[in-house]
Amino acid sequence: MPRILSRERTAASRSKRRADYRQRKRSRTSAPSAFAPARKSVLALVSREKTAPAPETRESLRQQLVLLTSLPLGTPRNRPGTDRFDCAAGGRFSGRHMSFDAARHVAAIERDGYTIIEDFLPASVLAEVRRVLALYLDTNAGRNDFEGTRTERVYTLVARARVFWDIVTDARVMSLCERFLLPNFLLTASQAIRIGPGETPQPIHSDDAFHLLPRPRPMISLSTIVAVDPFTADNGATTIIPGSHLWDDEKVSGQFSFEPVAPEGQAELERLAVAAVMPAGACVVLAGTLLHGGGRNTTNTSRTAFSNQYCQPWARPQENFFLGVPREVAQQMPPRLLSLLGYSIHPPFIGQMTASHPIKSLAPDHENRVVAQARAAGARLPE
Ligand SMILES: O=C(O)CCC(=O)C(=O)O
Repeated sequence: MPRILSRERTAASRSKRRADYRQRKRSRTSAPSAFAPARKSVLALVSREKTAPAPETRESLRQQLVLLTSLPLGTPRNRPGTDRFDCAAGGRFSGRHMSFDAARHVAAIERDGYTIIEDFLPASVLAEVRRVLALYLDTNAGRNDFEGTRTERVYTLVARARVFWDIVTDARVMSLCERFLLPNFLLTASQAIRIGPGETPQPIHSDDAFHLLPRPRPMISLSTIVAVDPFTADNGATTIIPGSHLWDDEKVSGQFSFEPVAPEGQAELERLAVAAVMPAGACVVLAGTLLHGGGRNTTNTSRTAFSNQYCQPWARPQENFFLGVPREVAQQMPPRLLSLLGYSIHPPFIGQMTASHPIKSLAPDHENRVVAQARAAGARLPE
């Protein structure tokens, strides 16, 4: 008897839940939603993008993208941020506290497309970075002109040492990302770059050119390049074209390409570029739309740097960190970092893992939901 009662109760509560759900669904579709117009125009935009827009529609597409991402050109996100705050320089490796003038750096990025944080890494953190990089350098060579044939790159730095965990989540960098990217932004690249003696200039490019959306437009990514050796005009300091983050497609003749850019276009871009001369430990922060490149190294020594780059939560990251970061390393990482690596949800459900939060996959006893469901259903994988 109690069993029947409880079944009835279960059935009653199930039908109530269904009625509530139907009611919620009705009110969702009838009530005007703040997202409805945006959603509709995103769909329209996507289907139009699929059929390669004619040049005359590019400007209107660009304007719609600006509206949809709420990122007016030349101004930071319409979200107030902290203008100045105190933070620990170099995370857990340093007890040094400092004041960071976020508003000044935001203004420089808006105006020039870049800014330099001079005292980014204290000496102790820099020493640890050098120790870790020494373990991996001298083992890789660049594979093409873009990577640099006399340049070495070590990818997926964030998986290699804890010192990069603190640097990737540095409060100053996070505050700049928060101004220019949507919440739930992601890490898109984390690599060391050592430009060797005799290296030629890297083709001038912008870091978010992977995302083939018409320019001018808001940045889709924000890059940091940290000097491990001092950057000089001769040893391959990053070269930058100030203000080029605002250029349109026509003006950007040296777009990212694995093919050589037309020599006259590249020469003209190089003429406009200035070297980001800065001391070891300094960090240049670039809008993803800014034209720049690794510089020519005419010295007898190499120039080492590393670059962490961040992107909008809806953009596909360059590095696949789910596969690149070993699971047992990810299991030790702090939640903020895991969120940057994609163990996060961008509402309503970008990044979900079989309808659950991806961070659950790191639990020691986690069982893949598809495997568990197949077992319960007596199904084979794949059928
Ligand atoms: O090494 C540098 O200074 C810049 C490298 C760069 O821009 C890149 O590889 O995308």
